[in-house]
Amino acid sequence: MMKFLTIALMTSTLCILSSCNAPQNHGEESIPPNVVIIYADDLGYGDVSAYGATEITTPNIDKLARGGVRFTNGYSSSATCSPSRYALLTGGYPWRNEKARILDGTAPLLISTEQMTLPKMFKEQGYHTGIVGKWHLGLGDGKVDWNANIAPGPNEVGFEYAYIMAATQDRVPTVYIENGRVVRSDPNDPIEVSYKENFPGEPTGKENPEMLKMKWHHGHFNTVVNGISRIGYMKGGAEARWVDENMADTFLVRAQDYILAHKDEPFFLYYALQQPHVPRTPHPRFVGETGMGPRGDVIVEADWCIGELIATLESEGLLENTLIILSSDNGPVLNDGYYDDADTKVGAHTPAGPLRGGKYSLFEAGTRVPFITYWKGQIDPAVSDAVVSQVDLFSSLSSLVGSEIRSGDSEELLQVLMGESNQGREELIIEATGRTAFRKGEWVLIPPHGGRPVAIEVNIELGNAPEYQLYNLNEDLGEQNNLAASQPDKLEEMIASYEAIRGKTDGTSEKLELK
Ligand code: NG6
Ligand code: CA
Repeated sequence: MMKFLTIALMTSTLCILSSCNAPQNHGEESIPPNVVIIYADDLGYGDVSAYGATEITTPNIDKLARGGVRFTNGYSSSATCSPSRYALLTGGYPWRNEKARILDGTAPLLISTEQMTLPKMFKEQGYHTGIVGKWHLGLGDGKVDWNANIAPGPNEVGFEYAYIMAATQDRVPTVYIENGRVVRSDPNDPIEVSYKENFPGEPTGKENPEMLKMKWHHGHFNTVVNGISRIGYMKGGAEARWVDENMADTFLVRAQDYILAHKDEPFFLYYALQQPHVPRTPHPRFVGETGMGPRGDVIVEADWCIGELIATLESEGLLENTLIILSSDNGPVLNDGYYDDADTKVGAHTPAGPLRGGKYSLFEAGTRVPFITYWKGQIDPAVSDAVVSQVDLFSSLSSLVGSEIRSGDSEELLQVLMGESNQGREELIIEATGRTAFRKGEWVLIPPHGGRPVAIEVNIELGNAPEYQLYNLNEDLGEQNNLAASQPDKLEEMIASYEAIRGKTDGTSEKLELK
């Protein structure tokens, strides 16, 4: 590490002198390092074998975990997607931005084009920057013409290359967008998208169940694409519509192509996998791999994709010069709106591992996720129980590449990520559908929140209760014993620390929009 930092400092000086125009030589002493963030969607703490899964095997994720630092207290910033991604890319807590909620496919861009972002920071340090996969941070200014240049979007907040889906796999528009243009768009078959009303004559999951190969359970009864009904309405773009079963391969090939195209310069690649979010649509070659139905099969598919991506880095001689970070945007859910056997075939598998709750929850499983750093030859294998959050990647990676830029909520924890220190965060605010909770040391405080204790549609405990909850994670990882009444001093101390960051909260209710 010391060796690397010295080199990094020399490089930034060199960069200033030469404007960093010269291509980098990725030899043994090659510098600066590439950074690849592999970001799964709804992958739970217990979903991978490196974190204790016994019914699913994820050899490629395990390889990263075994050869790098496997964090046992690694957190996403939120228990849902858009807010977590917002925090990852901006280094700011999502609860500071009221609009950082699960976004529709027509939502405007959540990140201001004026704002500093992770990719902008990399760009300033002479990196090429790319995103492949799920975006879900809004596009345009609220009235997008899907047949023209779609902006602002990832390209305007720092990514020089972007091959994305706009929102989620279950939301329209169901098309790929490459650098602001719908891939395979056709002026004679223009695309229109609405989240308010259907377009005359267009089939929906509600009215045309005979068209469906996967039935909806709750929500997801609007436009039918590829035999799956989605959230939202869409017309046109027949040639541009994705085939869900090919999505994993499509994104993988784009990510590999990106690496090949930029292997001779430092690059930052954000590879945002769509699995295992709904609708779960494994390519036929993975169907039946786990006996758990599509959810298990797409986890194995995602693991394979990760293996292929690593193989590309390896065959290009880049592995020794690339920091790989793997994590998930939020915790797991089984039934998230389709009948896909996720709950009926889960068997002995525990997607949340030993944790309580899941996606949407303030309990640990909402935000405590797989979190691995891997860098061949630079990071020694270790298991770390330091508390780290994805919001910290901004300042930590900035430090890695010799940038002075920091963001207020984002702690510089580079040494922790490198496995050289165990001094992680002392305090962390976690967020779930607008509600917040607080971790400090081994303690968790969940303030009173209105709303249902359990979201029955998804069968997940949300963490809502009319009174304070206080748990000691060292003794009670599964958050079963509320110590708020028996530990009044600790409770008071936790409330004071929480309110010092968050301000007074008033029993916020969740707005789950699950219907
Ligand atoms: C919810 C969807 C859910 C999923 C989630 C976003 C319904 C009923 N449920 O509103 O299926 O799409 O939004 O997931 O529509 S996330 O991982 O992108 O946050
Ligand atoms: Ca997600």
